[in-house]
Amino acid sequence: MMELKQEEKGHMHPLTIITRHVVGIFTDMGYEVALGPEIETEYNNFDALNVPKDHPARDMQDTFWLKDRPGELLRTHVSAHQVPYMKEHTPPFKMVSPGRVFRYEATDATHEVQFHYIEGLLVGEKISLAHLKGTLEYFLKKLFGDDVIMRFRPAYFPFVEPGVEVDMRCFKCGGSGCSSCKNSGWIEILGAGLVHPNVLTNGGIDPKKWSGFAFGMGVDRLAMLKWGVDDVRLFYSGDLRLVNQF
Ligand code: 2NL
Repeated sequence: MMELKQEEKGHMHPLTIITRHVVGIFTDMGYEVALGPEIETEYNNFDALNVPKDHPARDMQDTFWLKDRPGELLRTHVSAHQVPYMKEHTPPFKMVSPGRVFRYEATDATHEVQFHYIEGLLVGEKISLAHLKGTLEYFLKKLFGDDVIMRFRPAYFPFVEPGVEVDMRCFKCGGSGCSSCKNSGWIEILGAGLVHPNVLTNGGIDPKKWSGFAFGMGVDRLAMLKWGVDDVRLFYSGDLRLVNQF
């Protein structure tokens, strides 16, 4: 009888592996997972999140607008779904949304028109930057190891006030400066902040009674840092020489 060749087994894509790892760290802390649609309204993606009408992100050059459906677009971040979530839930709550997002831009080693994002949102009473910092430090230590050193820097995002960017001590050079961290000793890893009162109001939540924090991170970037992949396009190339290493 002819001998049958052993079929090769399938396995998970690196972006799936890291998404499940990140989401798992948050669900272990009691966060719920909520998924939204990839086609969104301009209202959910921009207006509800306090993005000004004239913000450059809304531009045709940055966003994929649907040709035959005015006011509809491919979501540029997964928080597009978080305002509808707020309307459907009564605080306190905490949730994470993983998913694919789209930006209309030229591709290169660090930019793709589609990539993956994970955003988190927690709403409760008297939530402060200290809660946010503790949560993100715990998360980064689970993902990258206990010796992670992180810092907050002030930053602007329309949906939060105050906003911060979170850096990690460069794990390649330990902070002395190298090509990975562009000689700064730090690697930017997350954007975050305290939810803007306008965003809570749009979600039907009274900002006088409730406050919250939110954060967002690019999954592709996390995977590139974790595994030393130097071109984001490899994740979408279907090249087995990459995928089979995971
Ligand atoms: C970035 C920035 C961020 C958020 C995402 C968020 C969601 C709601 C309300 C307020 Cl519903 N904020 N998400 C907040 C700050 C930053 O991501 O640069 N990520 C790579």
